[in-house]
Amino acid sequence: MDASGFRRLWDEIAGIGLADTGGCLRFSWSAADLALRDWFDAQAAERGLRVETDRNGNRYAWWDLAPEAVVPPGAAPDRRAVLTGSHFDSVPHGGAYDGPLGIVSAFLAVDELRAAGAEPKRPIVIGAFTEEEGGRFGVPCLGTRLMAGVVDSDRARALTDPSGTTLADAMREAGADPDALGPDPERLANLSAFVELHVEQGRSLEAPVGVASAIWPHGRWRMTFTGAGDHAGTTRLPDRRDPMLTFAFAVLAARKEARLAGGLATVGRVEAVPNATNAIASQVTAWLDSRAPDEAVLSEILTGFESKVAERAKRDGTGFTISPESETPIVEFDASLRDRLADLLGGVPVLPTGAGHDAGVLAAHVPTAMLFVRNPTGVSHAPGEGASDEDCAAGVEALAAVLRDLAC
Ligand code: HGY
Ligand code: MN
Ligand code: MN
Ligand code: MN
Repeated sequence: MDASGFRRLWDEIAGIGLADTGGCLRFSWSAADLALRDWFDAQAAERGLRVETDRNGNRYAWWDLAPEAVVPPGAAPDRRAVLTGSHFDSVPHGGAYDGPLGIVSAFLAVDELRAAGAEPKRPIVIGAFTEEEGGRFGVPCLGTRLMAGVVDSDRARALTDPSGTTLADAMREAGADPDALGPDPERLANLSAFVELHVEQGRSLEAPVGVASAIWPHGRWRMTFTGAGDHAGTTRLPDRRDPMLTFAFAVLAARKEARLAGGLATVGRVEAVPNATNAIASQVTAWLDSRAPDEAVLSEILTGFESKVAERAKRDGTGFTISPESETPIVEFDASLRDRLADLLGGVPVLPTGAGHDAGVLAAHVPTAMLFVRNPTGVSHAPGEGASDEDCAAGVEALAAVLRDLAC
């Protein structure tokens, strides 16, 4: 695999959902998503791979076994498939590599295997999972969480995007059936391994390719601050019950609690009602994203944060509630698979990540591993996210070697 070969295929999707900020607006079931699904289907067709969409909207391209596939004599024909792939969707104005790199690399890895005359003894299947970022409907890894049965399908159908469109309506508009949403245990039982290749999101990987050891525990919480809407020009300061004040305190408190405990906390999304320059807000809704190296630190951040903000709300005469939207416990990847991949790839770095992934959901059901491709700036979830074509080509080679090892 050379860098120009990677770039050629990469450029085919580069413009899809690209905003003038240089970031991506690729939301599940949007026009950009449907264009990416069409591209996926065309790549599959070009390679004679069988396209399938599961009950949760996740898309697959199957390299099925040839009927006369060679199975070692006496070996129980374990036909469970090896899954690879990632997601197409992005955060608003996110980078182009987070997600799609794993899908483009998977198609190129299949090309590498075929060029080398590989004959898989197990099916190899490329997956494109829906709503990994939660960028439209608010619950990350929704497609794999539904598959794993850890998100209730009624709750999922009723999730709304910022315009108030429900997931159910968005799926119907895209020609998909929201009533089919639900757990898919047979699909999971038919997988012998899952390997997700992903751009590194941070500054820790110094080699072209690395292997993931763990995903930090993390979660996202919805916060509601309520107060008394009023006139900005006629309401004395002592008479105010301003939720924006408690919200501002909360942003600083999140940062402070995280720093003291040794973790991370981010408030990157806020909505004010009535959101008018000359009116004191009556309500502020915001989301907390917090992550930490272990559960104890994460819970220390949340406990400290909640008590300090509740106390401040009392002083401000405002209301404060916080509720979890999704929580992911620490994921420690299958150690034997992790070590097998690191050895196979010649002792590449093994490192944890603070970023969530579909691999973090499927790891509870299937032996799962992740490959990282170096990101020279470490920037992610922003237009500056990237990786060199050379490192991406190295990622394809590594994924091809892993798929050969696991499936051929
Ligand atoms: O939010 C995350 O960590 C992931 O990139 N979805
Ligand atoms: Mn992401
Ligand atoms: Mn991702
Ligand atoms: Mn007026």
